[in-house]
Amino acid sequence: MTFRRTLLGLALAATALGLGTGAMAQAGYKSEYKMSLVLGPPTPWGMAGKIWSDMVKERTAGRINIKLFPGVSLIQGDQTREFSALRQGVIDMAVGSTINWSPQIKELNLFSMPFLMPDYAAIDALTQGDVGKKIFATIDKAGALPLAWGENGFRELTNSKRAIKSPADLKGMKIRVVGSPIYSDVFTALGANPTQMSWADAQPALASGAVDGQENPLFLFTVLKMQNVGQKFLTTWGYVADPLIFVVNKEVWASWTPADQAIVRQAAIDAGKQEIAIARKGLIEADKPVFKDIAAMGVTVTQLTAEERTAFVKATRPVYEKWTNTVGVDLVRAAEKAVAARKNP
Ligand code: X2X
Repeated sequence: MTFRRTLLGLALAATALGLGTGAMAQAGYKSEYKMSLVLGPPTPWGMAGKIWSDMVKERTAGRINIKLFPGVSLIQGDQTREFSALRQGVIDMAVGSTINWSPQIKELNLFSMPFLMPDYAAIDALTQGDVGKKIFATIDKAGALPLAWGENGFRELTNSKRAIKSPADLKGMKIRVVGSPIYSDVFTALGANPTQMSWADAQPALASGAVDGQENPLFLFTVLKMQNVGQKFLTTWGYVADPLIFVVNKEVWASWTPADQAIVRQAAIDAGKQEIAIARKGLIEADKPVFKDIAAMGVTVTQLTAEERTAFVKATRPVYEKWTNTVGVDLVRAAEKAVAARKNP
């Protein structure tokens, strides 16, 4: 009975302090959890974080309250340090890119292998199948708990100089690339002049003309109105696609009740599904409305023919082979098999 009386006392005290019973019952919980994102709303990536955190708040009746930190502001914009910060607890949870975590987890370079995934069904074949499970086991081993997949998207090439139809058109062009070395290898193989920089540094570099081009999913082009920073040419080559991963720091996870863990996990899965649909909107329809929208902004949109695309595949093949060893031969072969066996190719 003493125990019950103590509980009652706590409940009264909590009420007196204006705390909900939820907050009282979960004394070990933080008042706020920090979620890291590179891109905030209204990008699909940002929406992934927002939808997830809103669902968690609602389904836990406010026991788990999450604040979004877009621009990877918890680590001063240095996106390649996100996974380390997550493992160390500087970040409680994240919706992160496989590219940005690949410096710590080499298997994640799989998704950056040029021309491995020809279409959306190929992405799904990897993330929703055994390859995805293996990748999650690797992330778990590396020290954080992965819960669900989302999507940044196919990365298309834009520049301020000319329409790119062949590797020769890229010759000497200064292209901003993300901080994962496979991207430098790809653009070097194509004869371009790649420059590694964070997304925070990329935006002023594009605006000042310090770099000629960049590669990112197309929603970013529209959200940032990249035509206004001189990006007048777009080539839709779909050379890599970047999935996102919903993840939680392991100590934070262990501090939650099993019921709350289940809520957070299910919310990540639900938010991931919603976000993937948002990320693909306008890109999966036969008439590709996003391409039309971008063309209407005065941008020259170049869609490669199968033959033109093959020239890029061939030029980057040595990079693919080199990185097969880094990623792991078995994982790459399993991925190739899954892609070949995909539904609705
Ligand atoms: O830096 C990029 O290009 C971005 C925003 O797409 C990533 O974080 C991978």
